[in-house]
Amino acid sequence: MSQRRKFIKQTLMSSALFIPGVGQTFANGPKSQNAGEKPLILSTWNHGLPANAAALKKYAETNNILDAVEAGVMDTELDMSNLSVGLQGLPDREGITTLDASIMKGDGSCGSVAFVRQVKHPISLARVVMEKTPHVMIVGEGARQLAIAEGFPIEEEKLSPKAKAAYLKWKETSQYKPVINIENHDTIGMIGIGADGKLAGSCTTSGLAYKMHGRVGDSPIIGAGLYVDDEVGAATATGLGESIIRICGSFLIVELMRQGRTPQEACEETVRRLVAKNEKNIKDLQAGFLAINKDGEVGAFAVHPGFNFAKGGLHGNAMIDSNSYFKG
Ligand code: SD4
Repeated sequence: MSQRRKFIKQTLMSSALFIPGVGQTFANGPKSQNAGEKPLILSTWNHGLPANAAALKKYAETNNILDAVEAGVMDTELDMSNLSVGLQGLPDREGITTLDASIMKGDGSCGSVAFVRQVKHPISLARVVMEKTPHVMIVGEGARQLAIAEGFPIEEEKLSPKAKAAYLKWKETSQYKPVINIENHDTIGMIGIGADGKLAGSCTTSGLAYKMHGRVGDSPIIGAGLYVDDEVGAATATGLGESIIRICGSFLIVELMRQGRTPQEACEETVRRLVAKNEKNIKDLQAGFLAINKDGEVGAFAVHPGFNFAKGGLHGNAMIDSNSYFKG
């Protein structure tokens, strides 16, 4: 192993354990915190902390940012305490858990799967779509068949005990209403930049709890839940997918950065656009965005307070509270 790789590996291994300032808030947004730091990984919500650690560990092993963002969210896909990602996630109205995921590289390569059942790692299946098929998006039974053909294990279709208990409780009234910042908003979106300046991102979710069967959110839609361009930067989203799809949220952030906005300014403008296009139910919906530009500057902004993200790199791995359009 070269000296440089050895150094990065050692530093990352120790940084993954170092968690300074959990809940740190930046009055003017986190835009220039450690600007230029590479490698750097950002991911949504509290589960972003262990996911970042897994991503940084993988990066230290491979020096490959795509491998890192895949490995990072695979950690969340297996997290039994998370009811919004992976097969342990809350089911749809019919009691069936269906998953959405996307992955993208800064050269424009991308792949996604949606409405897929019985696959433990939809993010890896999205990578298969990107790398082994001529397509970008494969859904439903077709995605499951692809998983079988590629040797992915097919899991028994069974709700986790927590998801089952929550579903049975929900069935008592069967009311569907998106609720802000609780467990039906907990997707992981991860974006990262390598020491070589290459960018990649991943996003994986079981989607909104108790959604209509067949509903697909923003997470597997390239440009909505995730967008990456090595010439500019990367963005990812979490929250009510319908509101994010309507404004092509992640693509919009990257395009605003292309026009000269900082990641923070781009996230704020995108949230303003989302608020303007979703006025009717804005009090009841949460959406949050993360962005990074090719210089390693960071941005984050949400509709309502409560959105947070993990930022991990050579200087540690810590939670940061995002600012928001509404102040609570
Ligand atoms: C969706 N965006 O399916 C996802 C849900 C989510 O945090 O982000 N939850 O609409």
